[in-house]
Amino acid sequence: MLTKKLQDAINEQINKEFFSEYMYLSMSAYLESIEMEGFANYFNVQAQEEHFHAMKMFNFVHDKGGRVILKSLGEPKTEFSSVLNVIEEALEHERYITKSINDLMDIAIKENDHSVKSFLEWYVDEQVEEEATMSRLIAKLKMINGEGLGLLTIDNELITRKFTPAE
Ligand code: OFO
Repeated sequence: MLTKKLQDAINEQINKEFFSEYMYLSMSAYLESIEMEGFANYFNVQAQEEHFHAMKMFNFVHDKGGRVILKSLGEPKTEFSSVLNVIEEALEHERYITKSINDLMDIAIKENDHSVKSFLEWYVDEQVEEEATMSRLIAKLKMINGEGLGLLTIDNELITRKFTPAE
Protein backbone atom coordinates (compact mmCIF):
# COMPACT_ATOMS: atom_id res chain seq x y z
CA MET A 1 0.00 0.00 0.00
CA LEU A 2 0.97 3.61 -0.55
CA THR A 3 0.17 6.36 1.92
CA LYS A 4 -2.23 8.96 0.55
CA LYS A 5 0.53 11.55 0.64
CA LEU A 6 2.90 9.40 -1.43
CA GLN A 7 0.19 8.33 -3.86
CA ASP A 8 -0.77 11.98 -4.49
CA ALA A 9 2.88 12.97 -4.94
CA ILE A 10 3.56 10.13 -7.42
CA ASN A 11 0.41 11.06 -9.34
CA GLU A 12 1.72 14.63 -9.59
CA GLN A 13 5.00 13.27 -10.94
CA ILE A 14 3.17 11.09 -13.49
CA ASN A 15 1.49 14.27 -14.74
CA LYS A 16 4.88 16.01 -15.03
CA GLU A 17 6.36 13.09 -16.99
CA PHE A 18 3.42 13.11 -19.43
CA PHE A 19 3.74 16.88 -19.74
CA SER A 20 7.45 16.38 -20.53
CA GLU A 21 6.43 14.03 -23.34
CA TYR A 22 3.99 16.64 -24.68
CA MET A 23 6.56 19.46 -24.35
CA TYR A 24 9.26 17.51 -26.21
CA LEU A 25 6.81 16.62 -28.97
CA SER A 26 6.08 20.34 -29.33
CA MET A 27 9.82 21.05 -29.54
CA SER A 28 10.11 18.29 -32.15
CA ALA A 29 7.30 19.88 -34.18
CA TYR A 30 9.03 23.29 -34.06
CA LEU A 31 12.33 21.72 -35.17
CA GLU A 32 10.57 19.98 -38.07
CA SER A 33 9.15 23.37 -39.07
CA ILE A 34 12.66 24.82 -39.44
CA GLU A 35 13.94 21.71 -41.34
CA MET A 36 16.13 20.43 -38.49
CA GLU A 37 15.23 16.80 -39.07
CA GLY A 38 17.90 15.31 -36.79
CA PHE A 39 17.08 17.56 -33.84
CA ALA A 40 13.38 16.87 -34.45
CA ASN A 41 14.12 13.14 -34.27
CA TYR A 42 16.16 13.68 -31.10
CA PHE A 43 13.17 15.31 -29.35
CA ASN A 44 10.75 12.76 -30.76
CA VAL A 45 12.84 10.03 -29.10
CA GLN A 46 13.05 12.19 -25.95
CA ALA A 47 9.23 12.32 -25.91
CA GLN A 48 9.09 8.50 -26.13
CA GLU A 49 11.48 8.29 -23.18
CA GLU A 50 9.20 10.55 -21.14
CA HIS A 51 6.23 8.34 -22.01
CA PHE A 52 8.27 5.41 -20.69
CA HIS A 53 9.09 7.34 -17.47
CA ALA A 54 5.40 8.12 -16.93
CA MET A 55 4.23 4.56 -17.63
CA LYS A 56 6.88 3.06 -15.36
CA MET A 57 5.36 5.10 -12.48
CA PHE A 58 1.82 4.39 -13.67
CA ASN A 59 2.48 0.63 -13.44
CA PHE A 60 4.31 0.96 -10.13
CA VAL A 61 1.32 2.66 -8.48
CA HIS A 62 -0.87 -0.26 -9.59
CA ASP A 63 1.68 -2.82 -8.41
CA LYS A 64 1.51 -1.15 -5.00
CA GLY A 65 -2.28 -1.45 -4.95
CA GLY A 66 -2.70 2.30 -5.44
CA ARG A 67 -4.89 4.42 -7.70
CA VAL A 68 -3.60 6.45 -10.65
CA ILE A 69 -5.44 9.71 -11.19
CA LEU A 70 -4.63 11.45 -14.47
CA LYS A 71 -5.00 15.21 -14.68
CA SER A 72 -5.02 17.65 -17.57
CA LEU A 73 -1.76 18.60 -19.24
CA GLY A 74 -0.79 22.23 -19.72
CA GLU A 75 -0.29 23.79 -23.13
CA PRO A 76 3.33 23.41 -24.26
CA LYS A 77 5.29 26.27 -25.76
CA THR A 78 5.22 26.12 -29.57
CA GLU A 79 7.64 28.83 -30.72
CA PHE A 80 11.37 29.15 -30.06
CA SER A 81 14.07 31.52 -31.29
CA SER A 82 16.67 28.91 -32.36
CA VAL A 83 17.85 25.31 -31.98
CA LEU A 84 20.08 26.43 -29.07
CA ASN A 85 17.08 28.10 -27.42
CA VAL A 86 15.16 24.79 -27.60
CA ILE A 87 17.95 22.83 -25.90
CA GLU A 88 18.46 25.50 -23.23
CA GLU A 89 14.75 25.36 -22.38
CA ALA A 90 14.92 21.55 -22.33
CA LEU A 91 17.83 21.67 -19.84
CA GLU A 92 15.94 24.15 -17.65
CA HIS A 93 12.96 21.77 -17.69
CA GLU A 94 15.14 18.77 -16.77
CA ARG A 95 16.53 20.72 -13.79
CA TYR A 96 12.98 21.36 -12.65
CA ILE A 97 12.19 17.63 -13.02
CA THR A 98 15.31 16.69 -11.06
CA LYS A 99 14.15 18.90 -8.18
CA SER A 100 10.71 17.35 -8.40
CA ILE A 101 12.13 13.79 -8.21
CA ASN A 102 14.30 14.83 -5.25
CA ASP A 103 11.25 16.29 -3.47
CA LEU A 104 9.38 13.04 -4.14
CA MET A 105 12.28 11.05 -2.71
CA ASP A 106 12.19 13.30 0.41
CA ILE A 107 8.53 12.36 0.92
CA ALA A 108 9.32 8.64 0.49
CA ILE A 109 12.06 8.99 3.12
CA LYS A 110 9.73 10.82 5.53
CA GLU A 111 7.02 8.20 5.03
CA ASN A 112 9.68 5.52 5.49
CA ASP A 113 8.55 3.59 2.38
CA HIS A 114 11.59 1.57 1.28
CA SER A 115 10.02 0.18 -1.88
CA VAL A 116 9.27 3.69 -3.16
CA LYS A 117 12.76 4.84 -2.25
CA SER A 118 14.25 1.91 -4.16
CA PHE A 119 11.95 2.55 -7.14
CA LEU A 120 12.87 6.25 -7.28
CA GLU A 121 16.61 5.55 -7.36
CA TRP A 122 16.23 4.73 -11.07
CA TYR A 123 14.78 8.21 -11.69
CA VAL A 124 17.51 9.90 -9.63
CA ASP A 125 20.15 8.25 -11.85
CA GLU A 126 18.17 8.92 -15.02
CA GLN A 127 18.04 12.65 -14.24
CA VAL A 128 21.84 12.83 -14.07
CA GLU A 129 21.91 11.41 -17.60
CA GLU A 130 19.13 13.70 -18.85
CA GLU A 131 20.89 16.86 -17.65
CA ALA A 132 24.31 15.70 -18.87
CA THR A 133 23.02 14.96 -22.39
CA MET A 134 21.37 18.37 -22.73
CA SER A 135 24.42 20.17 -21.30
CA ARG A 136 26.74 18.44 -23.78
CA LEU A 137 24.50 19.41 -26.69
CA ILE A 138 24.46 23.03 -25.51
CA ALA A 139 28.27 23.06 -25.24
CA LYS A 140 28.62 21.70 -28.80
CA LEU A 141 26.12 24.20 -30.18
CA LYS A 142 27.97 27.07 -28.51
CA MET A 143 31.26 25.89 -30.07
CA ILE A 144 29.75 26.37 -33.52
CA ASN A 145 27.76 29.50 -32.60
CA GLY A 146 24.59 27.47 -33.13
CA GLU A 147 24.70 27.81 -36.91
CA GLY A 148 26.21 26.95 -40.29
CA LEU A 149 27.84 23.72 -41.37
CA GLY A 150 28.49 22.70 -37.75
CA LEU A 151 24.77 22.83 -37.03
CA LEU A 152 23.99 20.70 -40.09
CA THR A 153 26.64 18.16 -39.04
CA ILE A 154 25.12 17.77 -35.55
CA ASP A 155 21.64 17.61 -37.09
CA ASN A 156 22.84 14.76 -39.33
CA GLU A 157 24.29 12.86 -36.35
CA LEU A 158 21.06 13.10 -34.35
CA ILE A 159 18.95 11.54 -37.07
CA THR A 160 20.10 8.05 -36.05
CA ARG A 161 18.95 8.28 -32.40
CA LYS A 162 16.41 5.57 -31.55
CA PHE A 163 14.30 4.87 -28.50
CA THR A 164 15.58 1.96 -26.43
CA PRO A 165 13.61 1.36 -23.24
CA ALA A 166 15.93 1.15 -20.22
CA GLU A 167 14.99 -1.02 -17.29
FE1 OFO B 1 11.41 12.12 -17.21
O1 OFO B 1 13.03 12.92 -17.34
FE2 OFO B 1 12.93 14.27 -18.55
O2 OFO B 1 11.54 15.23 -17.94
